[in-house]
Amino acid sequence: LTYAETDGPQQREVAALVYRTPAPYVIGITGPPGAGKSTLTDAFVAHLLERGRVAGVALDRVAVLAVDPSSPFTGGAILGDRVRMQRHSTDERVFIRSMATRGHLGGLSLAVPDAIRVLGAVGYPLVVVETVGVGQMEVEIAGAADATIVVAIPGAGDSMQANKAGLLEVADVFVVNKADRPDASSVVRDLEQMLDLGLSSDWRPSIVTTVATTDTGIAQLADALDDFAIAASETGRATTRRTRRASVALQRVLSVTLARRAHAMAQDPVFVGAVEALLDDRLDPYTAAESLLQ
Ligand SMILES: Nc1nc2c(ncn2[C@@H]2O[C@H](COP(=O)(O)OP(=O)(O)OP(=O)(O)O)[C@@H](O)[C@H]2O)c(=O)[nH]1
Ligand SMILES: [Mg+2]
Repeated sequence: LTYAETDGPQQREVAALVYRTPAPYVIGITGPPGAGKSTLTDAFVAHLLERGRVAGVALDRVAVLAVDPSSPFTGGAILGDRVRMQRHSTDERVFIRSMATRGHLGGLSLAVPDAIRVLGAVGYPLVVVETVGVGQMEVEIAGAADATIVVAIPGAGDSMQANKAGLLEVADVFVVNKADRPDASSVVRDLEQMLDLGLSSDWRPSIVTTVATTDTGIAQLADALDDFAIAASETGRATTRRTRRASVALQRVLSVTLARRAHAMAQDPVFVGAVEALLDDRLDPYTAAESLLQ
């Protein structure tokens, strides 16, 4: 995992190995800061290990990737998540890893998919990815999962906030957590209304209310994921999504590779010659770039 996170020759070697074994099933959990994502993950993972199966995937172990885009230090993030996922600190069936943004040229967009494949290759049939839904990148990471859970909580404007970040579009299942708070039912109502207005889709996300701190609603969440997985495979959505994910992953690596190459070209005599031609008004940058690429 460290190699996968750190740009260099080892990262390439690891990738060459892990992308040749089948990908694990990935469940993304995202939502606003403090929504209870880690607490929910903790309770959910405990339940899944008892249940032994979710979304058609048999499991005897689970890996959790906690993606922390705000933390510059992986150590701090690990500490925070360890505290909230205490239940599993001694459970050998659960592997928890925090990832911070740093250290990888392509950032999280490259590191997370690679890390998921590493976990799959070493035998985790299921990877749960927790991201804070604060930016485009985090939403994208969550949206690249086989199933994406969007966590909302009671409190003025929360569903609107989620909407702004583009979280609602990626939801396969909604969780309204902290349902022990008084206005949880109005959040459910808001979500139902929004789904009513939504575009016709082959899947209407279900809404599950939970109290993660007391394991309430966790079994229903697992059931909702089963239902989603069945619908996704029947409609071909599961395959479409995996195809799109592979395509996006390749696009990203291409972009990073080309950008890196472009950067290195600055010393190339052909590049220097092109700059001179631009200075002398003999060439346009598009034609120059095209011939440099060739
Ligand atoms: N009342 C109540 N509190 C909850 C519930 N679920 C989580 N919490 C509390 O909410 C706080 C935040 O929980 P976390 O699990 O750390 O939330 P998070 O979404 O992972 O937070 P970040 O990763 O920092 O964005 C903690 O104090 C939890 O104990 C719930 O269902 N009800
Ligand atoms: Mg968390």
